[in-house]
This record gives sequence, C-alpha cells and structure tokens, in this order.
Amino acid sequence: MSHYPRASFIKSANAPAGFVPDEGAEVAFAGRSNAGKSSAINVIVNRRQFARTSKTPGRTQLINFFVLREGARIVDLPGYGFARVSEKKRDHWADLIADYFETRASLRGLFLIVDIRRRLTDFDRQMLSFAETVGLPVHVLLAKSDKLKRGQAASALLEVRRELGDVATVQQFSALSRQGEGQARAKLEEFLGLE
Ligand SMILES: Nc1nc2c(ncn2[C@@H]2O[C@H](COP(=O)(O)OP(=O)(O)O)[C@@H](O)[C@H]2O)c(=O)[nH]1
Ligand SMILES: [Mg+2]
Repeated sequence: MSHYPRASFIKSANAPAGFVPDEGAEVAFAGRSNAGKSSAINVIVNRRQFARTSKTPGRTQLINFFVLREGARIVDLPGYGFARVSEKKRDHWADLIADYFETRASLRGLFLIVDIRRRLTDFDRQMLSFAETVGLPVHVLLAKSDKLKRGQAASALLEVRRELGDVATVQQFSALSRQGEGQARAKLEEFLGLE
C-alpha cells in the first residue's frame, strides 16, 4: 500500500513558465546522477516505478512535479555527473535551479540524495549553497547504505555529519533494504507540514 494513495505525476518543466502553480507546500529532491534519487522517492512514496529509475546517468534534465496529497508536492530536480555534461547544459541547469530556489514560495525543504560511498561531491555542495542562499532546511540521505559494511556506513555518517554541522540533518538510507525509510518519510512530512 502506498502511504500516499492519490500520489501522481503532474508535469515536467524545463523553464519557470512550466512550473506548477506556486501554492501549498513542496519538498525538492536533488542528487548527483545515479546517487539513488529516483529509488529513494519510490521507497518513500512506497510505489514501484513512481519516479523512473534509470541506469543511464544524466537522462532526466527536467524538473518533475508530483502531488502526494492535495496541496503537498514533491519535486524531482535534475541532477548530473559533472564530467559528463557540457558547460552550456550545466549553465542552463544552474540558472533553472537557481530560479526555482529563488522564486518558489511553496518550497519548504530540500532532500539531498548522496551516494554513501562517495560522501559529498561538488554537485552536493552547490545544492547546499542554493539552499543556504534562501534559508531552506536540508535533509541528506546517505543512500545505498547496503553497499557498505555496517561499521563503514557508520563512519561515513559521522564524517558527513561533522562536515555538515548545522547546515543539514543527515541519515543513512537504502532503497534495497529500506533502511531509514520511516525516518525519511517522517522528515518529509515534517517539511511538508503533514501529519
Ligand atoms: N544497492 C543499492 N542500489 C541502489 C540503491 N538505490 C539505487 N540503487 C541503484 O543505483 C542505480 C541508480 O539509481 P537511481 O535511483 O536511478 O538513481 P538516480 O539517477 O539518482 O535517480 C540503479 O541501478 C539503482 O538500482 C540502494 O539503496 N542500494
Ligand atoms: Mg533518477
């Protein structure tokens, strides 16, 4: 059973004119390509194939809007691997994301999905800086925690938590074992003001 039985895709946008009306509350999900963002969204919403998962990095260049419940949305932001993208595309991406963060009154929080094996990348630091500029709270999912031994995963969590300090909260997460599912959903609902 889905936690959000009426959840559905609304639309994609590659420019602010295509954003859905700026009402209610929404939480944005971001992550470097292949970090596990689509898989995390599927687990949190508890629906297979809700946000499409892809083994091909960098395919999704659009901002995707989903409704969870009336007036509560999640927004799947495009991510990429830095090396794979042209400067022109990267500039378009940065403009689009900056525009989104700066203009969205309904934006309540950012979920940043990070591959636990890579720790924070330049992509993640850029997303944290977009959020900080507008005073947006951030929650970091250290995804694919099943890929590390328990002790290594615990060290990664401590390391990233130390680096983030007060900038963001952070937890381990696995779409495979569903570790951290409840904690992630609780944080999402806190950001959205649902209960
Ligand atoms: N072992 C493991 N693999 C994962 C996990 N989450 C995602 N993956 C795999 O990592 C790849 C990228 O996942 P995806 O969700 O499409 O990443 P996205 O590009 O960030 O949306 C896919 O092959 C997934 O099956 C996880 O928690 N554990
Ligand atoms: Mg994806």
